Amino acid sequence: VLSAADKAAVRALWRKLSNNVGVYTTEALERTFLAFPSTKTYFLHLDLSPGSAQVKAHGQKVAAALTLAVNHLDDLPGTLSALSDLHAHKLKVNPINFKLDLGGVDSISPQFLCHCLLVTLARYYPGDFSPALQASLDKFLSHVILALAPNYH
Ligand code: HNI
Repeated sequence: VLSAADKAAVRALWRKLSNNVGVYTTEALERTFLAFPSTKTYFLHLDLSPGSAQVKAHGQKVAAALTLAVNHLDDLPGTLSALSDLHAHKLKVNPINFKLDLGGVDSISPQFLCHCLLVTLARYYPGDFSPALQASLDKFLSHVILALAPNYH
């Protein structure tokens, strides 16, 4: 469960990121595709080369979803249910990709995406990135993943 302090920390960071959330999600996607190439299999129809406009456009969509989540921290499942359905039924993303378990080396994103987002934000906001902030952000992203995890029923 996100504590009041977690929520305050995430909201404060998001205020600081302002209109640049998409810049960081795009860098996080680029890092994910480079560091964890297995994640590319779902995106082969996109141009995944560095600086790709398509990756940037996708980064903007992910950023918008995360910002929506930050604005609805008290109801992440309800807020993200349509997006979860999209991943399950239209995109047919294997739920294994939304596993919270970090145990398997061959499990793929979005734990990887979350990891790469943390790395990216730590790089641009080193002064803000205390262990406590990392923990709060990590918790927030884990809850987003839980809410997004495709529900096949
Ligand atoms: Ni995901 C499309 C958000 C994880 C595969 N994804 C989207 C869109 C958003 C989004 C927003 C755009 C929806 C639309 O067009 O209406 N995805 C997120 C978020 C996470 C996530 C916030 C996790 C933090 N997506 C994943 C994972 C996979 C994934 C783990 C597969 C491994 N997503 C896709 C694919 C698309 C997609 C594939 C369609 C891309 C395209 O444009 O063709």
